[in-house]
Amino acid sequence: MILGTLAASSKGANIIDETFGAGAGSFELGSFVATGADFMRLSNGATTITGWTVGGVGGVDWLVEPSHLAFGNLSLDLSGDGGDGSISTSIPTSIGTQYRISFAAYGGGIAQSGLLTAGSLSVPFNAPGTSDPSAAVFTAFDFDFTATSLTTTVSFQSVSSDGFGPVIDDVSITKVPTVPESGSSMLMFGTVLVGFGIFGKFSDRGRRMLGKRQ
Ligand SMILES: [Ca+2]
Repeated sequence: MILGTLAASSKGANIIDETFGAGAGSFELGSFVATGADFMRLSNGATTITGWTVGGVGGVDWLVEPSHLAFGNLSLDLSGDGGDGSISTSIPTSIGTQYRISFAAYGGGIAQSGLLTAGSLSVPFNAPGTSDPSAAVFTAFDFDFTATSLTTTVSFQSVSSDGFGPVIDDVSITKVPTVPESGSSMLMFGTVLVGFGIFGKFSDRGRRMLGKRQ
């Protein structure tokens, strides 16, 4: 129990939630009104989801499907009306500080490719699918970037899709804990923190697999 408490505090606060409200990073906030079976289609420019702006020719689908959630009640399909879509948020950052973007992604019946950009970071991610597309299995991703401006825009876009996915959920952006560079006792303390961080990461994945959180 003590380890769990330390792991949670070492991960840090989700800056998306701090900026836009608790749950914003997981697409939980905003006025959801279903436009189809278990989804709300949002077109380019929509700001219906609190903290996020929709882009791309196809827009996105805001999902309320119980079988396609990593956390909470809503998730996001980056492919809306047939074409690739995107969604982005802008958060306050400190120049030179390192941040970690964590999220969960799922491809549906087959793997789907996405692209994550944040400041100077531009990295593809491959969201695995499952043989049973109704039974979502989310994969956890972590990517780090160093901020180069006082505001950083973080964007997720669908790159290659069959019209569904990647589905993303549970997005968090946290400051990466700094490890002291000198002093044996401080270095040891830093190593212990990193160890707790790994423990916390596995805990998060475990919770995601169970569809629960803390
Ligand atoms: Ca969610």
